[in-house]
Amino acid sequence: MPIHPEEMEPLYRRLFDSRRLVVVSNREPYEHRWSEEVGEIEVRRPAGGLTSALDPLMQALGGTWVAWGSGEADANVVDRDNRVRVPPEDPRYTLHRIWLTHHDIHRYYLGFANQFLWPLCHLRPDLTRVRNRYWERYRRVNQRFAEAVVDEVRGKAAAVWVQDYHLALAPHMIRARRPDITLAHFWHIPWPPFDVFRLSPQAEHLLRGLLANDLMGFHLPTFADNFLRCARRLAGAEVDWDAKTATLDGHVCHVGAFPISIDVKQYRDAATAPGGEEQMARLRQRYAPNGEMVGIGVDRMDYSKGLPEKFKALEFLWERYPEFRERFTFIQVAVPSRSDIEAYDDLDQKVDRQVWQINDRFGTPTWRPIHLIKQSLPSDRLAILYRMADACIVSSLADGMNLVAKEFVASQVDRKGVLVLSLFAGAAEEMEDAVLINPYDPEGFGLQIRAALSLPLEQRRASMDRLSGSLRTIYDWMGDVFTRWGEISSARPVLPPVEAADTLTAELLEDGAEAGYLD
Ligand code: ADQ
Repeated sequence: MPIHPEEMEPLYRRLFDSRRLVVVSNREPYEHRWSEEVGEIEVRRPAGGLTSALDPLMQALGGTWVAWGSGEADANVVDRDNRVRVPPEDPRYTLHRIWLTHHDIHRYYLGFANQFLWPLCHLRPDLTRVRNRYWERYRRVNQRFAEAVVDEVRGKAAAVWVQDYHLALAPHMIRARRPDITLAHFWHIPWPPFDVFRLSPQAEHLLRGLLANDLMGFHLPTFADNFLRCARRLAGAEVDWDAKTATLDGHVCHVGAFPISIDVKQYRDAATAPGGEEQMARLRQRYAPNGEMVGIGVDRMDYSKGLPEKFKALEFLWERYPEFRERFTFIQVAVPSRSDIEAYDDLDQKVDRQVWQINDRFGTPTWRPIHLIKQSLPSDRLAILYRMADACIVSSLADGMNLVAKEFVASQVDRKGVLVLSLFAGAAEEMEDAVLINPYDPEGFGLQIRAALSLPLEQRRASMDRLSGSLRTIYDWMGDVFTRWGEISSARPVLPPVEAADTLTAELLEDGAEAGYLD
């Protein structure tokens, strides 16, 4: 049975009683910025499935959210303890902001998180940049997040839920100070196999950081197993493969797979909102005026998403099967991402060149094969694009889950489109009715696009019905995480909320010089 958003709060209360919920993430749910009007501050809700799904829960529970204060006017609205009550129009919970300096952003966020952990976990060790100062700053920033959490839960029973790869060390640091707290962590990206993770010079520290959790969640069982193998071989944890636990220094960390999803209703409602038909007609007029079929891709501009591979497959299709020229148009929405990092800048240029070459090669005065839209679009506009499309192509080379595949299915209310999905996106494990492709094989991929576009309508409908019938929501995901976490916490002895001396953290922060000799 699907879980509804309004059931989350009673579920949490049943499982965790009066424990205060503290969510910890790099990104914040509300950002304050200076508006165009001089001297006025406005609030923006950064787009993102997770922040928008957790916000109503936090509003209902009245907990605390610890996150980087990334908005330019964020500091102007907090109190002396860096707290602000949100949502601003009807304050319900506390947002505790962490301030990052230019160096923090460069070394912790763009450096260790995004130029080391991200490529490593996406099987691109060739793109990692190992710098001592990135690691040092990652530790220090994790320490600041951990301290903020400890401040927030002083004297209180709490359940702390940490998000993602930016904060791998924080759980150990929090546990060192507050052994009584129940801690869970969700890792949104893949966990690589042992042979890849062992390339990390800090493998043991990272694992020790995460093994302090009571529950460590991944999207897929494969990632959970990779993590357990690394915990055993690189951190010396004792692993129970049946129970899926890793025990280190007497602490048991449970590991599980919880495939994330989206707010399905939000996409369905947006796709069927009044005016949608007119918008689709306008889009068709603009992108497919001759009645062409339309394909859509929506990705962050990231090398893990396989954009060059997708365009190679499309090039093969138009080259080998000229009947698809002027009959099939592709729209790629690619939001620029992490553009301060060289590998992202290189990708951006490569994609521009490729699209230019393909359009030059096959385009005609009245037809452009690929429309590249390098913008962030609001989710209600994406829903209309998804609904209009005859096919959505997801070509990730490695991807924890991939929410776009699910957003497309949720928005396909006319049930005529086909999902072409990479085998290497976590979503492929659940979405067997998609047309699965291997992005490393441009010809096979191109043939699958052709097969997808040639499927009779009844077959497309039947596949879409099955895909949409089995689509779970982000609330199902949260419910699964909470239920498992609640079971684990209730089996643990209840300790009084005591703050311990900071010895373990000191151990993690030993040495500490940030200087290095490499750029
Ligand atoms: P991402 O790598 O960001 O997420 P994905 O799951 O595809 O990947 O989510 C991207 C989100 O950004 C989607 O909601 C999509 O609609 C949105 N988006 C992309 N391009 C956009 C654009 N041009 N304009 C507006 N919105 C756009 C990480 C992991 C994934 C995992 C998620 C959630 O890498 O594997 O699925 O977290 O756990």
